[in-house]
Amino acid sequence: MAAARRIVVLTGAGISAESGIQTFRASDGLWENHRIEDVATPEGFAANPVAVHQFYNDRRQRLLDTDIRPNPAHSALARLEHTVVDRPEHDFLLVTQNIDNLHERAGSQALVHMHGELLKIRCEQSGLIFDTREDLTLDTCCRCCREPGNLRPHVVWFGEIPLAMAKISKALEQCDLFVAIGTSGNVYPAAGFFELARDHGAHTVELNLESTNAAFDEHICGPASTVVPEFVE
Ligand code: BJW
Repeated sequence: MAAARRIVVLTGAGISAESGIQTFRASDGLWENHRIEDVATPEGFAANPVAVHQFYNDRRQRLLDTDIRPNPAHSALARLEHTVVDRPEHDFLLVTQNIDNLHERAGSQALVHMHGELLKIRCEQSGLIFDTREDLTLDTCCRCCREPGNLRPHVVWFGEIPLAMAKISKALEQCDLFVAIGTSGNVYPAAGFFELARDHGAHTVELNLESTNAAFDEHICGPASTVVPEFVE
C-alpha cells in the first residue's frame, strides 16, 4: 500500500452488507425475491413501470428511514483517499457498483457510481437528473418536460452501458494497485476490471468474505468492516 502511487478501488454490495443493506446474490439477497428480468432490465421497466418504481422506492425508503449508516470499511476508504491525494504524483479513484450513498456519507470524494444512484431519478426525454429528496412526484411527471411517465430510476440495468466508463478505463490502465472489495465478480464490465489493471502492470488484491477468483494476486478474506481498515492502515 505504501509503495502504490495510483490506486483504484472497486466496491460491491459486500461493503455495505454490514451497514444493513442487502447484497444481491446471497441466499437472503435481493434477487431471491425479485426476478432480475422484472426489476433490473429496460424491458422489465417498460412492461411494468409501477412495479419497478415501487422496487426502488422501497429501497430508497429503507436507506432514508432506517439507521443505515457508513461502516468502518467506508470510513477507511475515505481516509485512504485523503492520505493519497495529499501526496504529489499520487492518484486515487473509488469506483462503486453500489447505488447507496454510504461512500459519500463517509467522506469519499474521488468517487464514481458506475451503476447509478438510488436517490436520483432521470427524465428519459431530456436526460436531466433529479434528487428524489426534492419535492417531486416520482413516477408521474417531471419538472422539465411536464410529461407523464418519463421518469425512471437513475440506475444502470442489464443491457445498459455503465456510467463514466472512459474515466474508469483510463484510471485502470494507469493504476499500480487495484483493490476489489465485496463484489462477487458476476457482473461485467466491473468483473473484468482486475484483468485490465493487471494487464497494465497493477498488483491486484481482493477483499471479500471468500475468494471469488483465483487470478487476483492477493486475497484477504473476512468481513469488510474488519479487513478494509486493517488493509488501509
Ligand atoms: C462481503 C460481505 C462482507 C458479503 N464483507 N464481503 C452474457 C450474457 C448476457 C449478458 C452479458 C453476458 N456477459 C456479460 C454480459 C453483460 C451484463 C452481465 O454482466 N451479465 C452477467 C449476468 C453475465 N452486464 C451488463 O449488461 C452491464 N452493461 C454492459 O455490459 O454494457 C456493455 C458495455 C460495457 C462497457 C462499455 C461499453 C458497453 C450492466 C450491468 C448492470 C448491473 N446492474 C445491477 C443493478 C443496479 C441497480 C440496482 O442496484 O438495482 O448492479 S445488477 C447488481 O449486480 C447491481 C450490482 O452493482 C451488481 C454487482 O453485484 P455485487 O456488488 O457484486 O453483489 P453480489 O451480491 O453479487 O456480491 C456480494 C459480494 O460481497 C459476495 O462476493 C459476498 O461474498 C461479498 N460479501 N458480505 C465482505 N460483510
